Amino acid sequence: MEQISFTKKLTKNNFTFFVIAVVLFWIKTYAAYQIEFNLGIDNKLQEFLLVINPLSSALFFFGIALLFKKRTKLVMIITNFILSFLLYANIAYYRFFSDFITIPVIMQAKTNAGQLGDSALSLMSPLDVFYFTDFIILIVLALTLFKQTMETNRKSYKIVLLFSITTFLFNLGLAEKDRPQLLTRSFDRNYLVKYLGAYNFTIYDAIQNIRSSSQRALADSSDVTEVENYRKANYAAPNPDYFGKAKGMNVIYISLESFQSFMIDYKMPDGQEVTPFLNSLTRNQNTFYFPNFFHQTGQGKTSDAEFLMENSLYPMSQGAVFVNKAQNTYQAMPAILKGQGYTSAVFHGNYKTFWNRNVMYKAFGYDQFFDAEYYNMTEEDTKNYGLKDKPFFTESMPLLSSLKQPFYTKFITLSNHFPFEMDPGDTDFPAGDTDDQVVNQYFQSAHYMDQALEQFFNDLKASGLYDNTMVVMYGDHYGISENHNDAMSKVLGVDEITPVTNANLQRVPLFIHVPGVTGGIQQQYGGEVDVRPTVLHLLGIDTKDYLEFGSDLLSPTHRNWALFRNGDFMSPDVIQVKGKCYSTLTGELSENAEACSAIQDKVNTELQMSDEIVYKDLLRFYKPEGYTSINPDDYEYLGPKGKTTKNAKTTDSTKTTESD
Ligand code: GP9
Ligand code: MN
Repeated sequence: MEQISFTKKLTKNNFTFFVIAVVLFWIKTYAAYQIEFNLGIDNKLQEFLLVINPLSSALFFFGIALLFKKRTKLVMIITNFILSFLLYANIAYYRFFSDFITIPVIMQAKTNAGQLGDSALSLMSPLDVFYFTDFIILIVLALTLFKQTMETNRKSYKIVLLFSITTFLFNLGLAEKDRPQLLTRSFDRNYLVKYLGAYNFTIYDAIQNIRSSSQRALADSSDVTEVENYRKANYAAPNPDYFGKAKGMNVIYISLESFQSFMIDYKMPDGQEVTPFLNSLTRNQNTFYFPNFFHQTGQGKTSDAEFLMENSLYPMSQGAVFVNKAQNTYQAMPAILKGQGYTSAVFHGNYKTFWNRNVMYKAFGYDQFFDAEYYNMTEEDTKNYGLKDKPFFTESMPLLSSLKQPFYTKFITLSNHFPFEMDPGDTDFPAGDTDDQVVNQYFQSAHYMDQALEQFFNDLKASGLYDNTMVVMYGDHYGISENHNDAMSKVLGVDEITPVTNANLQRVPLFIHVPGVTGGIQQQYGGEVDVRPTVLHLLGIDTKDYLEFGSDLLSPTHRNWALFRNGDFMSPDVIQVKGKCYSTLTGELSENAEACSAIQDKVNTELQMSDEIVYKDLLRFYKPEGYTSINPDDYEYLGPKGKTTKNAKTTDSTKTTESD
């Protein structure tokens, strides 16, 4: 009897419902951490922090419901749904990017809405309903055991809030003990989630973003001086043997989607090469090939790589600079070359709004943007994000040939994109034989891309453009994330993928083909940021007055290291991964604790300087000697049907659009 009335009392109590909500949510979040995320737990303290870190936010958010005298349970259920949705969005995002969603990524979601298609779906599974079990349980409880309407005692809110804050401070205190300056230095998002939890991370992220938008407002021209001094002190002067060797030539950049260097010279078990054409280029006498070259992208993936190439500045540590800073002033490649009489164009078989390209390209000064609207986007010729590489290059040829020379152009390939699936008939190349479908397919799509590139080179020769065109090809970023380490260890024939192996896997190939110039395999270390000065110097344009961070790869004073956006770096002697210093040769932890510190200091300064420019929009206060500023408003990408509109709109002949 007593037992029954006790249970009754409990189920009549909104606070009991609150405790159930918090506990279920806490358990679920912890399970998600264990199942979905690879947070790199190193010690017992971190294990403990992972257990307690969902608690403070669960108390805080579910606690809000206790402010409602009535409908408390309903508010808790809604809160649960919002938080569960956030967690699940992070899970799906992490499955592909090995990273967490940030506020700018959410902003991007709007820009890129509806375009994720196949790859978004392939990241979800019916079993994922597990991440909404507590939501379902709460609804069932509210309709059964807790059916009775009860008023909430608001006093309980204060106690819960106090408890939540105490838990948070306790959590933060322990985290700071293990990782000093966790909040003040910009660590990897993985760290923040590991120490503070996925929900607290989102709050932290929102605060950061509000701060960043106010930074621009507070900046003034005096902020440029420091950056300018740093830049002058770190300028690598051009190599006289190469300076101007490609002067006046056309330039074609090709972004090789998700293409990593381990594929170069890789042979399938039957002896077939995956990328025979690119392999042959590494030995082509007019090609500079850089095997120790690294991508430096963040969450902006392809667009971050583009940003590095065009500006020789680093992308943002979170979010895509293409989306968040498209209103900034830039002094990008197309604008610099415009001053030398070049026309410019981008070719890409996806729609122009993706990655906010149509906005950012105006800021870069691109005359034309041939996006999906210019291509035959038939069912048969498209896959995943857009046009397949073979029809892409074929259909681009007449557009390219129609450009006024000299031209500066960029081709962004697409076929070799996650999940790397091909249509039957697109390739007869064998798949890999690991247990991982994504990795297996990567060989097929990379082979397809290689064939498309060979076809394009042949078309360039046939069109007569080849002998007067410099071609720069680069892998934009990794294709196979750490989630595929098991299969990758089989592919590479190693026991396990260590953090060092993984850092080495961030190599992407760089090819610079210059007709008539002797190239060769170049062992120097470098990254995407270094390509712009290298290319400009080949074109005979000195970069000393530009505010950029790259170092000419062919310069005798090239610095010979490459940083990653998270602050780690690679060099011939030492490499730093997740803050730890290793010997490049052995891959073992370096015995000399100071071995990495010299490069580490430079890396920190450089990222900080680059961020200053990007966050504060400092280029608006600076004009390089001899550079003619462009006005983004002079550009418009109206599509093939837009020609008449454009002519009707303006009579200004200096405006360069599709009608050129
Ligand atoms: C989309 C394509 C792929 O247009 O560039 O982008 P990614 O997902 O690699 O950043
Ligand atoms: Mn990409």
